[in-house]
Amino acid sequence: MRPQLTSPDAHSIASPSSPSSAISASDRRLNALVRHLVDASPAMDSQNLKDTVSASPTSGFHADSVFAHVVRAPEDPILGVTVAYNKDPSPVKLNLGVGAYRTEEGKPLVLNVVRRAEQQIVNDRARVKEYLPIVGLADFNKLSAKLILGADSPAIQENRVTTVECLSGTGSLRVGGEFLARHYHQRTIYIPQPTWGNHPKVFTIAGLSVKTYRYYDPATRGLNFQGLLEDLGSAPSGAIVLLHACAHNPTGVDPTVQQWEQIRQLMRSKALLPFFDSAYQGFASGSLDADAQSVRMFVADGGECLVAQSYAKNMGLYGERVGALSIVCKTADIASRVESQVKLVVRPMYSNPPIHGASIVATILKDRDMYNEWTIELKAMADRIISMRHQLFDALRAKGTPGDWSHIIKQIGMFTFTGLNSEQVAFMTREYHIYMTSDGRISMAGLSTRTIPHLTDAIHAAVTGVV
Ligand code: PLA
Repeated sequence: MRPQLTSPDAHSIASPSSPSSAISASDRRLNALVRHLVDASPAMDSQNLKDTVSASPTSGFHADSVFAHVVRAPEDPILGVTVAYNKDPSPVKLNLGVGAYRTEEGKPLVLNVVRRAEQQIVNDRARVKEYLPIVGLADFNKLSAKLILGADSPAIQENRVTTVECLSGTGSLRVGGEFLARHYHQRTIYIPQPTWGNHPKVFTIAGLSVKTYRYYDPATRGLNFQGLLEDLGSAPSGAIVLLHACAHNPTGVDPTVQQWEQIRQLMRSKALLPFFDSAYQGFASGSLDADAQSVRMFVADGGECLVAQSYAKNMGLYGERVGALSIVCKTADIASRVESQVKLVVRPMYSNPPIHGASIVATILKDRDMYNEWTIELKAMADRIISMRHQLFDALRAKGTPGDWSHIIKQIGMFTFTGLNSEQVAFMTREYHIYMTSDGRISMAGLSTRTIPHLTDAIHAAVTGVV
């Protein structure tokens, strides 16, 4: 029925059968506009206007929007690189920004073992989609603690580890940070300089105060070990220290085992609380155990620590958002009280975590055959990244590009911290359509044999032509 101007519906475009209380907010805004236009131009009836005015979110109501003052935020320094890349129509464009594994063909990879696990999950009619408990999937939590701390970890055997499934590495850091802000006596967290760009934001929002410790020496393109020891040595007793368990992002520079041991002694002597970020277990060396060594050294001494784990990279579960926060405590009783408080952090934040990713991980970790298949696929990813390092290094040497590029093969993990400055990066993006973060970090996992010559040409032009 077409409403007439004179009818009681003249100021409403809701159909007569729909009660006005049920109309949506956008319908209400549309009605207001129609009312305004009808009043201004009596020749038009409301149906005409309804046909010409669309309720799409882009229609212009800005003048009276309660959000009119909102200023546009800048894109994220890492994820924004992908946004810019997606807009570039060039056929030679290359995204080396975000740390996401690509095959030799430049395609995202879903691991075979993940497909198998998913198939098994889908075929199991007993599986339901009920809410998980606040702490997540119990099996997943147990197996995750075992994966990072080691199957024979006394801390696990003594039940003094609480593990909570969280939304990937980021969510684990966020929940751990907020737990500390609420219940730990020292609210300062020291993060390495530089570090993953999201760390300061995550911890600040969690309620901690963020300070930095020296980590990287641009002159040697290696660890500033002296600076690190000095800064942690002068940190207030009890301060929290964020440590990258392996494959430091963005520098690709990790302490040696001996250096870890010195860091451990210093931190324990000053009662500094270690918070490990383990986002690349297995990606650095290809071995899950070797990449967990730093964490295990700190757990072996009987002291307390936190660990945030991510399955984004090592199982390729980026978008499933699956990870875990483990808090290693002195006693089982303390661990269970800590867990009760972590639940109070999670419940008002997102209530409880998603089920699918955690089910995939648990299925793989609990089946010996699938676990073995995973380690083989993981090693293949790590090896391909290492091979990209050698190919890029060889190509730059063959081309005679000025500079010592040996850091490309020395650095560890997903990224090379090239040493290119932001002007050189901007030049490479503008002239060669190569996308990377402005600090000169490139994701080695985004490269392939086919794209190495293009990157080599770009780096050569950048270092020879751009100041
Ligand atoms: N911690 C470190 C050190 C990381 O590098 C990343 C991801 C995370 C935590 C969080 O990962 P997750 O939440 O997906 O598990 N860093 C990426 C992606 C790979 C990103 O910035 O979100 C990077 O390109 O640096």
